[in-house]
Amino acid sequence: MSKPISSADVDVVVVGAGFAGLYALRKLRDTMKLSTRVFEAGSDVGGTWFWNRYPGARCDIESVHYSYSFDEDLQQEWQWSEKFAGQPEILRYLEHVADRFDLRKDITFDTRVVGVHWDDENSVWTVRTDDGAVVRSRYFISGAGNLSVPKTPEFGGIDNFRGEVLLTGNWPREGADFTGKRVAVIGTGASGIQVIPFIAEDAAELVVFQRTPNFATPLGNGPIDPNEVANIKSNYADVRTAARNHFLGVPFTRVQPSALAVDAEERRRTFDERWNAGGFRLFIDSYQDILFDKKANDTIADYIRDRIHERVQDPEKAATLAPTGYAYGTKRPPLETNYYEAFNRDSVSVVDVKSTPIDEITPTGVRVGDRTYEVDTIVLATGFDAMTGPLMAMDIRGRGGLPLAEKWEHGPKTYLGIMVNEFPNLFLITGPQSPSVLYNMPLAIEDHVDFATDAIDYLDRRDLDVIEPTAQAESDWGALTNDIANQTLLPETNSWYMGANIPGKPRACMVYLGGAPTYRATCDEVVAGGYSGFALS
Ligand code: N01
Repeated sequence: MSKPISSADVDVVVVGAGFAGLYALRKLRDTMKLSTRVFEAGSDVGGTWFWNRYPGARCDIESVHYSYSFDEDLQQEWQWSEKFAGQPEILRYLEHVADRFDLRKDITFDTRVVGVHWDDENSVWTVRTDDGAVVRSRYFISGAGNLSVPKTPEFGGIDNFRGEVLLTGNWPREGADFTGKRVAVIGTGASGIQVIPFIAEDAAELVVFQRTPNFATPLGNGPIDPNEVANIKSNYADVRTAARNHFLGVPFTRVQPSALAVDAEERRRTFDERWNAGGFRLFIDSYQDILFDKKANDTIADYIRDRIHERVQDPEKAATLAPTGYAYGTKRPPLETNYYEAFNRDSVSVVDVKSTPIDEITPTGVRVGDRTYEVDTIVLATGFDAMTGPLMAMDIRGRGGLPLAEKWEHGPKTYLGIMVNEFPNLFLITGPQSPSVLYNMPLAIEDHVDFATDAIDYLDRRDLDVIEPTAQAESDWGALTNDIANQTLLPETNSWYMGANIPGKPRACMVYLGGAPTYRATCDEVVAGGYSGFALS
């Protein structure tokens, strides 16, 4: 039941109407009967799946797993058409969720939150939006996403370009036509790797500017198998439990202890099976030491490089596309469909911009050193100010007006990746230092929303107003997440996991790498201990 505070307009303000915001609204409003207001920058629901409409955008976790588990009827009634749903289908799913639970009426669209300030005296958040509205709430929940603020590339001149500039992360709703055009794609992360084969089909000429080659492996998409779906649906609760009990939130079970404990032939068999089955199996269901032991990692990295050389006909292009110098999986491994084959077209070339970076965008193209590549369209697949960017963009200020940007000057500080000392009653759904992006996102989101709503319920039942992690709990959590990260190979690589894709951003591991099951057990213990590590008042 809602506990009235005279100075608050609503119980909870939520930002974002993607997977996180929609479930938060459903739970807060309908289950907990709390007054809830959602603000969303887009003109409709969908979050990531609203903005990232580029051709080829597709989820790379099987849809039967990458979906909500909170409502049995919903998970029974929804029919996915492919193993891995494309962006339009996931967007339709989220629109269906919004319709089914009548969520839109409490969402204000086309509205950005531009200020979130804690009022010490009244223990409420004052939330300001870009249309000048001010709403005061007891709690603030950020479902603003982890990858929703595009990175500003290091090179300048984009505004001078006379052709078309497209961002994968903010793709035009009306789509784009590449037929007969000369196109540049900058960036070969998961987005670039998905869009490139589609552009290659239509463009007269496609130049891919690659700074770091990636270890892309096959997605293995296809029509969904109705028998497998029926099987899962007859047993969905168990399937979800198995997913939640897996390190990354998918119910894979064939991971072997060590790549180094078996001979080359057996390793090859294991890698072949996972490669052919597709999805994240090669990464998370082959050998469990590949993220911890460089020698184990070398076995899989060599395997992938060999496969790239088999698929790319031109040895020079293959050598440019085959990654070296960092361990597989220390950058987020992309999954691909026909990515390497795209480079077998004469019309598609790859330019290595590691040694000679892109200098600038000129009015007619991309200048690298003394050469300008003349193009009609530039596609920026240059990534995001991940994890912290979306939070910083809201000008969040805690006790005594402390800006979150100041608090996180040297990297994110959280307790359990969901709350921050000096920022009471603020919940960060899939925040930094939680498993988040290394967990199956819809499940990660449900777990975090449930944690937040359980905490609110706990306070309300005890007539309390404020929950805030202690400084000690926060610093212990930071030490733990860093210790765990340092046992893996991740800190050695420049990736957005480490904040290293943004010039000047402090280098810190953005993800809790202890795995979702351990993380959930820790959260459960915290709750069972009466919210140990939190101050309640
Ligand atoms: O972004 P990225 P993304 N000059 O940061 C390059 C999720 N996702 O949008 O590696 C030249 O990974 C940059 O080079 P480098 C997924 O979690 C999921 O592709 O920094 N190049 C890199 O190649 C993913 O990890 C799906 O050296 C420059 C690329 O741009 C996350 O979103 C699909 C440059 C950016 O890659 C982000 O992926 C898509 C410069 N100045 C995304 N600056 C699914 O399948 C950057 N780059 C579910």
